[in-house]
Amino acid sequence: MDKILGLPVLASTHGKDVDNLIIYVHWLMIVLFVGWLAYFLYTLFRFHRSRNPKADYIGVKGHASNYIEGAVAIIEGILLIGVAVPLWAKAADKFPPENQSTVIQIVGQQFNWSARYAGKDGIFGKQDMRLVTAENIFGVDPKDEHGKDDAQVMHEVHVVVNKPVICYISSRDVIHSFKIIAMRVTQDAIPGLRIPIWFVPTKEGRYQINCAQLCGNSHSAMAASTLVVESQAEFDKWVASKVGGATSFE
Ligand SMILES: [Cu+2]
Repeated sequence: MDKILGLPVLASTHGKDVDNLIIYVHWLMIVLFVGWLAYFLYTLFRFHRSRNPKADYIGVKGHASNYIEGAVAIIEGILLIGVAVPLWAKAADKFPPENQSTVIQIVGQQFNWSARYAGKDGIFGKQDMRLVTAENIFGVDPKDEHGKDDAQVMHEVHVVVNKPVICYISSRDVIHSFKIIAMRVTQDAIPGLRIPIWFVPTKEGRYQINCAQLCGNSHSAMAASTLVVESQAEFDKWVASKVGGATSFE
């Protein structure tokens, strides 16, 4: 079924459950589509004018349609309560501990994504909304010692393979939406809010980051950002090379 639906590359642990839900819903829709179409064709034949010269005002007496409706409702209930809700509880709540994860702050702006890492000490430098400027989109306090080893980048977000990733998503201007299809994650980026998401990348490689909210005339340019999944050693080297970096306004 994955093949028939043409589902995109999958590279996260919870993604299989997302795909399964999509597949189950499609199976149900196929059954309903074929069933309704067959019923439609049957009625054209069964109730043709030549067989029913006079209209019947009593209608159906059997209960087959009630049973079928009930069965469809039960299947939908199972999909919602048995599959969708537990998946949401697992994927959107139950965060992994931060000290065992790659923690990243992400800020969207017209029209790119920036990311900030805490560096070697694992502590982000002090930040304040009042310090935010065109050059300092994370509002970093330059005097705080913890910030000295922080790394800041634009267009490229690096993470470690098979290690949980926690992203705090925010926006500098309008509502964007941080979406990585291969990881099966999407989260709106809203000015003034810092919303966490998490996932576990399972395959090394480069994956596209998209913006899933129409955010302006160059909205599509936000798809130029990349998620790089790599080994811990490569990741450490990369972060070290970006320490002290600050994004400049383009
Ligand atoms: Cu956007």
